[in-house]
Amino acid sequence: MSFRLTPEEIARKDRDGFVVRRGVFSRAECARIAGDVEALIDDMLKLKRENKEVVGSYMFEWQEEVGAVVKWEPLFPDVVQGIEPFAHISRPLNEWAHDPRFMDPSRDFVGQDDINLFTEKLTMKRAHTGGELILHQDYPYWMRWAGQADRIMTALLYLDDATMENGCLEVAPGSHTEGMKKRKDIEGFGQNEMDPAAFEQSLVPVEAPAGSIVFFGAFLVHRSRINRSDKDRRALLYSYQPAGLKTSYELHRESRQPAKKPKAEAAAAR
Ligand SMILES: O=C(O)CCC(=O)C(=O)O
Repeated sequence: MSFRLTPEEIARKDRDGFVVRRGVFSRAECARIAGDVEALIDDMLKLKRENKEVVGSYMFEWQEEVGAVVKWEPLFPDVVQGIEPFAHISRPLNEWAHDPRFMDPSRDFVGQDDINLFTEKLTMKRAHTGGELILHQDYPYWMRWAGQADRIMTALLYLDDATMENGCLEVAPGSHTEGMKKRKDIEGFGQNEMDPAAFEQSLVPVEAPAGSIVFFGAFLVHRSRINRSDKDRRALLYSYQPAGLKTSYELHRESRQPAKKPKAEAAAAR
């Protein structure tokens, strides 16, 4: 069975930069996936804590041995905001990433049949403590190190019903056509974030029931607000790219390996 985009959805992808499919996964499947997600979070909470570091609007903790970043809620630093990447440490979440309901529409966004994961993210957005995810495009975060950052796209699955009150995704339709937007004029990781003062278009909320998927490309402007409700708003995000390119996990691992000694120096050391 194929889940490729219909001609009407392809037209919406091109015009709006995103496509929403409602109720793709059943509530029972969402409960199973959420179980896999919570098991991963529990495992991460058991780890010895490394340093938490504020980078831009985020609070990161790089878990060297695991090869993943734990993201904490900056305003509630004991609450996990998310994890990235995780396909290498969660077999069930790696298997879900290969479900054709994620992959088939993603093929149409990437523009070829042969795709693989680039990265995987979780947004836990817990009741009352889930914070804002600032206005951004994904592209700047990836452009310096991904093989083809402009072709990476994301499939975001709501594991809970998503509403304005609990901080659903908000998107700027058509914003994907204009390249990279003006970013914050600051040093460091925070300069990946957009300058909200320079962006006037209004955003539309993507309210949808659990099991719905939002597909969008690397240039779509988006954000999500705080969770003011008493229910979690969890989301699982898989980002795909043309097959054969390195994953974020592989790229991070490579960048952390000690530089190889030049041949002559290595021979002299023997
Ligand atoms: O889950 C959300 O609300 C948005 C996540 C997001 O924008 C991202 O991870 O790039």
